[in-house]
Amino acid sequence: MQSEHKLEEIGAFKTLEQFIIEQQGTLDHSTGAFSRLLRDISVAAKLVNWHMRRAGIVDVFGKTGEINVQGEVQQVMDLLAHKEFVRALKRGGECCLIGSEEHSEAIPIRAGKDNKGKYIVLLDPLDGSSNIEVNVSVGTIFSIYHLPDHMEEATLDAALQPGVEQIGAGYVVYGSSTVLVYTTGQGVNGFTLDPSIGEFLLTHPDITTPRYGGMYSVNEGNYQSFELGLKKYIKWMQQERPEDGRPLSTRYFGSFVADFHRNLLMGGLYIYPATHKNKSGKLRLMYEANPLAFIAEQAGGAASTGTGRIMEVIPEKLHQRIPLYIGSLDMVRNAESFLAGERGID
Ligand code: P6P
Repeated sequence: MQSEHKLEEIGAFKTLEQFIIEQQGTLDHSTGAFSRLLRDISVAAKLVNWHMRRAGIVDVFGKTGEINVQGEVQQVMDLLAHKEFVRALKRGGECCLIGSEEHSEAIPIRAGKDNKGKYIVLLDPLDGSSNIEVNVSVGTIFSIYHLPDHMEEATLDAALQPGVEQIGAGYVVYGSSTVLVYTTGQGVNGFTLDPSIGEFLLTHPDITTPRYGGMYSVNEGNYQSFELGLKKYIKWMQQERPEDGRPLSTRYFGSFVADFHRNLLMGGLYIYPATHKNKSGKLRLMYEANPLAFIAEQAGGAASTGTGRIMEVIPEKLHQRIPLYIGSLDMVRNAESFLAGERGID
């Protein structure tokens, strides 16, 4: 039995459901459908969390033996997460189209005559999943668009909207605790799953990200293939200038959501540029860069291709990749100025 004090503590926290209902009144499309869609996403996140916490026990480690559309080895958990989100969104009835990293084509949700779904959900069901076997945090990323009014049928074209058209976006980081962070364009809020009551509790209200941070995240193994401006920026961050907080530290989990979440809370910059191997960068525009760009901007940060705003990129393909500089505002702007040749190593 929980102690009286502990129950009081938990009761003091607003649940995700209570928060969504509160926010519903302020949304311009507050028919309740969007609130139900967010609830469906949170149900899937709880189920993925359930699988994750048993991964080592029920042998859901390892690979399916398949290669996904990205040409990457598909992990068992990738597929499990994909299935949980598709099932929850189909059952919820608010979604008319799903785009998933784990599926080459967009998935229309035709739930028959009563499917009034007007929302499109693009997602990376489990980002960084190759880290599961070594117990490094991984995450889900989701992006939500409205089916354009002039479209009856939800086709891929309906999904290929620039990031500025997103009406919601968020991520779940499955780490030392499971935290869901999302925005609907009115700030950023974070919720921690309390498994003892099965509720996401509002633990990080109104998240704002520092304009500058002491860390940057990049795979320096690719250094030789970085463009000159980026090489200069990295050398600048590594210079011994204690008077202005240099050198910075590097933190790179190999798990975008984990790196992004830390940088969001502490200040920092995540970089995945074009490399010889990934000529357009590695991160996917529609379900990785755009949703976390929405979060970053809403928290006072920024997200850039290196030469322009991520959320203004006009998409061409569901799985297209994009170079990405995302996190603290001043650090993104520094990157852009080095890349433009406006700055050198002092
Ligand atoms: P590399 C995971 O596959 C991912 O998409 C991101 O989560 C992560 O930051 C990046 O790729 C790691 O890629 O090439 O550095 O191993």
